[in-house]
Amino acid sequence: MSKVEILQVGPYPEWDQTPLDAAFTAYRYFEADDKAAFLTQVGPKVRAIATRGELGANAAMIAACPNLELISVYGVGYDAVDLAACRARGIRVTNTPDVLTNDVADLGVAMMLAQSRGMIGAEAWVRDGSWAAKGLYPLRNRVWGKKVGVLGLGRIGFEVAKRLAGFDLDIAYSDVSPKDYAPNWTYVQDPLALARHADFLFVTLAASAATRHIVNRQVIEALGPQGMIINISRASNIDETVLLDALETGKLGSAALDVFEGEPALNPRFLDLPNVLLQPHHASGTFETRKAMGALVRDNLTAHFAGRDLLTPVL
Ligand code: 8YV
Repeated sequence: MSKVEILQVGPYPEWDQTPLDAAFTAYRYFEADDKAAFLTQVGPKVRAIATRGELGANAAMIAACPNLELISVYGVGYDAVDLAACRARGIRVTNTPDVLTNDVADLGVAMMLAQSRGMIGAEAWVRDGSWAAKGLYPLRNRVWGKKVGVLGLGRIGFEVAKRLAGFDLDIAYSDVSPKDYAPNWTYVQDPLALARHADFLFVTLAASAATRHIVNRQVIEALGPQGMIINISRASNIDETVLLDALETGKLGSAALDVFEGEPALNPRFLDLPNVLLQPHHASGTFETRKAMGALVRDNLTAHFAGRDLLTPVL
């Protein structure tokens, strides 16, 4: 039986590529020099797209694939997939929730601790001889016992809050409604009120057109010169220009960021800032989680073409 033909938007590790190629004929969009010509050539043959969270599938790509049935996303976030185009044509969409939740929460908490305690600078202090030459590393602000606001108490936000409870942080959260699985945490509906309350603001909400720049100037400035923003969701949830201005002028104390507008080509203004921790969008980047994500991408493709229910549908 001939293999189902699919479009592969970005590279996967070898342990995913090998089984994907065994089960499907995968046309590698990311290797094409002339992407438009490549889409014109393979688009009509393609019945599914395998993509990654940050790459998604835009309207032009979807339009170039008239026989498309399914988009399988390697990532929990599917904001880069044009859902309206999918809805209009009855194209199904799957993502990889749950399998990455704990790793993303781990990295977010690690970023908060590393930035608060200046661990990156402290490492350099040891390596470059400053410890011996200049003495003790400059003091930093305490973490435990402070107030954290979790913006978006979904799966990842919940795991962040659960971890931070272990640091005796006072936990408040914003979401569209109070969550019955968070009885001991304070519900603050308005993100601005949450920011006024918090020392640390975790941005953990799924990105959509509705959440674009939900962290705006008022929210950023409400956190203030001692406040910190940690973003492990999507850059679009924060007004990045305002964030940069606030970090440069000291209106916001610091930030720890795993996601950027236009990544991996982030705004060079970030590189000059001493008060940010910059991470290369790798919150889900452990062997264990990435293997589980890859398997789920393939399992959804396989289920669809075998006529079975999708494992993790979003559409
Ligand atoms: C991945 C992500 O880094 O889950 C998401 O939404 O952005 C990440 O887990 C990405 O999709 C891997 O390419």
